[in-house]
Formats: sequence, C-alpha cells, structure tokens
Amino acid sequence: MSLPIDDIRRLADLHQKPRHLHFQYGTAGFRTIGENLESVMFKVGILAGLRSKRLDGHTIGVMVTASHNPEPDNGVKLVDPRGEMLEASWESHATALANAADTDAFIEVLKNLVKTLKIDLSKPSRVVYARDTRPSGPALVAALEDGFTALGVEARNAGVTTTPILHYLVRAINTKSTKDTYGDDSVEGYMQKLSTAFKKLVAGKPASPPLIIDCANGVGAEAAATLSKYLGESLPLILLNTETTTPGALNHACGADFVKTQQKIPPSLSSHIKAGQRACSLDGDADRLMYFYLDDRSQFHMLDGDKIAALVAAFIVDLVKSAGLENEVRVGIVQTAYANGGSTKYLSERLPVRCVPTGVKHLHHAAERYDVGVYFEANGHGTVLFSPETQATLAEHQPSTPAQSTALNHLINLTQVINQTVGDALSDMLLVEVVLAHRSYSGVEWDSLYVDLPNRLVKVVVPDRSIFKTEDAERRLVSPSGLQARIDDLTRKYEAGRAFVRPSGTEDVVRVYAEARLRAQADELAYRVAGLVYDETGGDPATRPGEFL
Ligand code: 16G
Ligand code: MG
Repeated sequence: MSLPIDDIRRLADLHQKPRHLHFQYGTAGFRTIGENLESVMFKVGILAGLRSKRLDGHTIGVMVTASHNPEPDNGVKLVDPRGEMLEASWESHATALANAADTDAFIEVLKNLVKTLKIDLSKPSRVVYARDTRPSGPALVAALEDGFTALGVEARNAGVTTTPILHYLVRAINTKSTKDTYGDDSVEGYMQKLSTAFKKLVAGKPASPPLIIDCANGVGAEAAATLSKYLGESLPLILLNTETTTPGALNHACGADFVKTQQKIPPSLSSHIKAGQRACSLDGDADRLMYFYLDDRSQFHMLDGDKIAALVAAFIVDLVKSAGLENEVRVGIVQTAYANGGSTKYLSERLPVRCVPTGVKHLHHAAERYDVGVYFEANGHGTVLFSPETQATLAEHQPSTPAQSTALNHLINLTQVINQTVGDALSDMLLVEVVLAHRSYSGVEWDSLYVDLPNRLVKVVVPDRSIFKTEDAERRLVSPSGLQARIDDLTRKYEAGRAFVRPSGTEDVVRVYAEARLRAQADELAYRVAGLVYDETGGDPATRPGEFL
C-alpha cells in the first residue's frame, strides 16, 4: 500500500508554508504566533497518523496549545500511546516535515520517512486530539483535520480540554479492556477517577476551608468547574480568572507562569484572598501549578514545584514506611538546575535526588527509574510515577496490622488521584490537598519545611544562542570557552551563591539563574552573570546589562 498522494497533494496545496519561517519541534512541540501555524498543523495531522501506523494502530494524541504563552501564540505537540511525550527521535521528523518548502518537497520528505522508518501503510491509524481556548484554535484544528483526512486517519475529537486530560485520554484509550486499564476514556472517566480517589483519601479528615484557584482565564477554568461538581463538599473551590472568551485575558497578569516569574500574587486575586488562605494558579493549559498564600502582614509566600515535591515526597515516604514496605519500595526525586538550593538540600538529606536537563521528557524518564519517582520543575510542572512493579507490590502486599492496611490503601488511592501520564495541575492540586489534610498543615507549616534561597531569573537576547552549550544537567557551560570560569569566579564571591547559564529551548534567548543567601545578592549575581553573557556575545544593544527582561 502506498501513500494517498492525490489526497495529500490536494489538501497540502491549501496549507502552504509561509516562506520566511523556520519551524522547530522543541521541548514543547511547535510553538509560535498562531496565525503562522496552519501548514504545521496540517503536516502534524499526517505525522500523527504515520506514528500511529508505525505503532501498530495505537492511538496517538495531538494537543493544540501554547500553554502559558500570550494569546496570539499557539502550538502543537504529539502524545505517545502511554500518554507520554513524543519519542525524541521523531522530533526531527516533525521538524523536517514542517520545513518542507512546498507540496512537492513535503511529499518527498513523507515518502522518505515511510521508507526509512519502515512504516506499514496498511496498518490502521488512530488519533485523539484537543485544543485549549485560544481564539486561533478552531482554524488550526481545521488544518489538523485536513491532515487526518489526507491520510485517512480515524480521528476522535476531544474538543476543548486541558493538556493533561488529553494525555489521560490517550492512555485510557490504549489500555481499554487490558489489565493495565487506566480509566474510562472520557472526561467523565477522568473526573470520576480523580474525585473518587480524593474522597477516599480525605475521608474522616476535617473539611478544608475553600481553596481559591486562579484559572489563568484558560481551559483549566472549564475543567476545574467540572471537577468542582464531582468533588462536592469534599473540597470547596472558588474559581477566579475564568474569562475564557475575553480577548487578551488568557495568561495576562495571572496564571502559574506569572506567579513564578513575578514572584507575586496576580492583582486580580488581591481582593479575594484573606490572610492565611491558600490559593493556587494554573497555567493556560492546566499542566502547571503554583500555590501561594499571604501572611498576616500581607506578605506573599510562593509554594512552587520544589515545595510541592518536598511536601509530597515526604508524605509518600512516610506512607511507604507505615505500610511496612520500606525495603521493597524506593522513593526518589528528580529536579532540574532551577530547583531552589534550599529544596535540594532538604530533599537530598532524606532521599536520592537526581538533576536532569530542563524539559518534562528528561524528568519523566529519570523518574521512571525509581520505584516511586517524584518529579517537579520549579515552575510547577510535575507528577509522581509508580513503576509497574511497585503497583503490583501494592496490589499484592498483605498488611500485618490495621495501621499498615490503612497506609497501603492510601498509597493505592494515591496512584489513582495522581495523573501519571504527565504533570497535571488539577491532579497535583488534589494531591497537595490530600497531604495538607493528612498533616493538618496550612500554607505556613508547608512553607516552613525549608527556606527558599532568594533567586533571580533573567534573560539575555543574543545574536546566536546556539553557541551556548552546557554539561552536567545544564549546570555548567562548555561553550563559549572561558565563560564558565568567569561565572565561577563571580559566584564564589557570594554567600551560598549559585548561578548557571543555558540557552532557552522555547525562546530565542539565553537564560541566567542565580541564587544567594540575600535577596540583593541574588539579584546582583544574576545581573552580573547576565553582563558576562552580554559582553561575551555583544548581545542585542536593546538589552544592556541592568535592563534584562
Ligand atoms: C517547556 C517545557 C518545560 C520547561 C520549559 C523550559 C514541556 C512539556 N515543557 O515549557 O518543562 O520547563 O519548556 O523553557 O516539556 P525554556 O527552555 O525556554 O527555559
Ligand atoms: Mg502548560
């Protein structure tokens, strides 16, 4: 069987690549101004179908979103059959297809792919797809659907939903009626699974005061509203920033990325939040979560991905011990260089900790190597993975006391409340609420597990970020040569100083991170390292040291 060239040609002609643009499938898939993405969407439709054929007709996911980016941006990423990110070796195929200049070139690249990857075109192809609430979404989805039509893909439209729900659906569809069944393959199935496990986990605990959720004016607002109905009185939620149809509102001065990078409360929440009340922010596609609270003096306290990891990991370790499984089940942590030094110190005194390069796929894969792998990026993206062997151990273990039995049941319910396919703000939120309820913690006690070192993140616009090469999980530069030594000399002058430089995977900039014992010192170190980067590259004159973004 060969490619349906006539159908592909006819539809490809309708979705021409803009001449001047180069596309790259990066850490978060393709991402750029939405109106430039139509040709990419069409090609991704075909690529997803081919990937499904290559994997014997297993269902592939396609998510149309630009996460925390501003509203004019959009993007697309593929999801592999177990609900994880697209296998890295296919990223370059996606890039090659997206950059084929015209229909002829595109068909050539397609034919080559089919040949070199030995894709059996007679296999079925199945895809499930969804989008977030961005205005550019419907037109882009239409282009994607043309891609499905061109290849004859059996495509299921999951409508407007969050990235993690789409990942859930992919896994649920592919495990349907198998021993690894992940849940019913519907949004209701997802809601039912999470809320049922949550209710069991908090049964008998005093009711929590209401939790404020900043929904970033994105698709998380709809999912959170549905979840709230399923949770009922077990967790009262107050949903704010739910304006999904107001132009320009998405991620604007709100959401998880705003909270993390600005280190302050979204102004839209100020009049709603009372001292001590906990609140959290989702990002635009609801796969990142930031908690925070205001203290009695109205000081803002951020509880980021590192604090979530610390809270959750300690709780799971305690449950494993109480269940009598400490010899069978090893809990480990995965972080990136952005993890606050305070968190790394706290966690590594208690558990094995690994540091990996930025990007979910690196964390996810490293976490799979533990029995229970807890991974979180400081920016709030993360989850907990229970290995198949560990899930079997939990299912078979015979507890010898009532206390062991209770702990074991809690662990089993945790495997259900946690979305193990990918970081999921709503699932992570339930997980946090479970731990807070069990520990009787408010934000204050949680925050005091360890003290964050003051830190600063800045970006430098450089002519060519590809000259920046890193090693040691992005903690050190190997190129440009000599720059790391100068960073080291500078960093040594600051108490508890730590700084690193890495090229962004999603923007045309170089990022600089610095932390130190005192706020002013962290700021100074960041700006001075940024100055070194600027001097090295001659940076963009628009961004002089002291004016970094
Ligand atoms: C993407 C990554 C995120 C990472 C961020 C870093 C996924 C799904 N998302 O958003 O994990 O923290 O990029 O961005 O992998 P940067 O390379 O621009 O700093
Ligand atoms: Mg996101």
